Amino acid sequence: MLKAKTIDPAALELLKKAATDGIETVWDRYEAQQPQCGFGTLGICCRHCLQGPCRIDPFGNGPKAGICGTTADVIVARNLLRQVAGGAAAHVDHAYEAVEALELAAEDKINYSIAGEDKLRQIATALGLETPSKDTKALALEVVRVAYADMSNHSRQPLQWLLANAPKERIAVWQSLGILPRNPDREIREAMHQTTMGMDADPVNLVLATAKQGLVDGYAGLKLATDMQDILFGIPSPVVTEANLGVLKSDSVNLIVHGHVPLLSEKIVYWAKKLSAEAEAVGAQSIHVAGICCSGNEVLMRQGIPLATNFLAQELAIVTGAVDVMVVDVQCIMPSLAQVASCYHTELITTMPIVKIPGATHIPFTLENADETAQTIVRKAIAAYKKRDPRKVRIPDQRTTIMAGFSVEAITAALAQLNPQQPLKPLVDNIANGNIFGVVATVGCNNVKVTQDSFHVEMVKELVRNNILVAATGCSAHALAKFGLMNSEGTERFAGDNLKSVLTALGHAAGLGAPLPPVLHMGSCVDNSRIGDLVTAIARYLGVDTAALPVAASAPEPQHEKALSIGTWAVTMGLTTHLGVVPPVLGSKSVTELLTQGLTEVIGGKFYVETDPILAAQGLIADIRAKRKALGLTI
Ligand code: NFS
Ligand code: SF4
Repeated sequence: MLKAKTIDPAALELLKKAATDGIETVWDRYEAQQPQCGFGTLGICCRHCLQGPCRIDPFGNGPKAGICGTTADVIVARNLLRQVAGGAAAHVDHAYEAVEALELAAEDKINYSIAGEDKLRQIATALGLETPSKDTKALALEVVRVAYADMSNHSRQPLQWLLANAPKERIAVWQSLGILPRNPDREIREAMHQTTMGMDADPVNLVLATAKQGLVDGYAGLKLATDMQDILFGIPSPVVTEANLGVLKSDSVNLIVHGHVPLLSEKIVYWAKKLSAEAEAVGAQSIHVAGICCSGNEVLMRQGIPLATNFLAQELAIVTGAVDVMVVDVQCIMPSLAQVASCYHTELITTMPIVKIPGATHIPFTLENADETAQTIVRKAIAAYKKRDPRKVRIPDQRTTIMAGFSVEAITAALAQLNPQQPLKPLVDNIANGNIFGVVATVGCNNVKVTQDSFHVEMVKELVRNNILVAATGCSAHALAKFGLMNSEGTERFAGDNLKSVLTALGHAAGLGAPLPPVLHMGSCVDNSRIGDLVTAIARYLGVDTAALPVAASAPEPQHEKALSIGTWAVTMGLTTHLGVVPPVLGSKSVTELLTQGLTEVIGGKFYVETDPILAAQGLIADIRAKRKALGLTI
């Protein structure tokens, strides 16, 4: 393979160990897949009925339509709609579990507290519920009722969660396009129906349906999940810890949480502290929890748990030989982990009824048995520690200090130090005068087609050098954390002078005694809702549409359907949304044009595909410059 696998020094070191230990990784399997199918890459194969598979000849010599007459445009649009609906389904399912948890917690049926009462009152107010005198649990149940009403809505009313939280100007645009979503389950079902054999053959109609799925994702998935989790576990505030596999400890029990939903990982963090005496009894210093993917981001944001690594290096975490238990819940879990774990003493534990992996130990997690499950898992880690073979251990000496926990509330609190009456004013003034030239949200995954972390890091360095403030979530946040973009030194080293002066002033005002980092870690992938909330708040403060703001989004190394659904939501918010990996749409010129140009006229946002990180940064800066110009700001 020509291109480097990763730029992460810990991963590079462990890839050598993997080779010595005879471990197959994601990169080996990627190589074995070459060349990947051209029809699939272009999005022009269809398996939606048993007469297929059908594929369209991209060069125009062979078939121009599937057996039923479906054209390339429709096949591409239909496939994209299904992918985006798949992403939305994952997020809505995640959110639904969190709603159930809040309901049971408020009814005292499970052992979860309501740690984010401030968030509860904030959400209740946005939903128009009476808040002042109500008891916390009673109010939580009212909020839960609104969430359930959205989920089970039989009328044709749009999602309450969207109406209560989205910008008015945007709601008007979505309404005029007929894409305001109703009950999310119904919308996802409809997308499956709309794309089955013999249904919609209008690519424009299919692309609009895709935009609607973006809204399902944004409000019934991301926003709802973050809101519920903040109510249950508290609103994040700044924390300082470290990132990369060097956080594992040779003298402690290492327990890795991997996946997405914090309902179990929060309990594991709690019990790991409680049961430390049992670990000491077997000769370990402590029980050390670290996180992979978004479970990692969740417990980082609220509990200051260090980040182990992101998506592409999940196998390599086990290759350290120092992971005693890796416990997974849902999403982004490579089934290969079981094979890798079988070569070491590591116990891989699955916990959810819809994620079982042969070779892993399955310990069912339910809300009712959460504490018992967490204790069992922590004790399994202690038992596994005793079996750890020191000769097989290699923990790369790679750790970077990071500051995380930047919820909108935390950012606003820091800004309020400068202007208590209008906290957003210092931020907006600095955007207006160009000290902060614009804001880019970098989100999403690693993708084996891209040298791991390289796109995130190179593009973001170019952005902050040009005085663009960056907010990050998901595996993008992991990448930027590893490379020193989430600490004060990162501001000194990488930020342009104007951005540096603002971050220094803000950092001192917030009592850090040092600059804020140039990249603000805003959480997991569902926490992209926090970025949406911030953008919405700034637009509201200025009285403009979010589409007019000098703000853009980027998924530099997207792999998951969820990254597509999040990106689609960002486009519906009116943002230019960059993708660093080409999605499977190039088989249709008209759908590609619609996504990258045509949508702008109707919705304000668009997809922007660029596979070079520096060109992508420059493209995003040019987009921001055009928006600044239209607003009459200095350029
Ligand atoms: Ni987002 Fe977070 Fe990572 Fe991609 Fe997977 S963990 S939910 S999907 S790979 S960023
Ligand atoms: Fe082929 Fe049409 Fe069936 Fe798709 S739905 S597999 S294009 S016949």
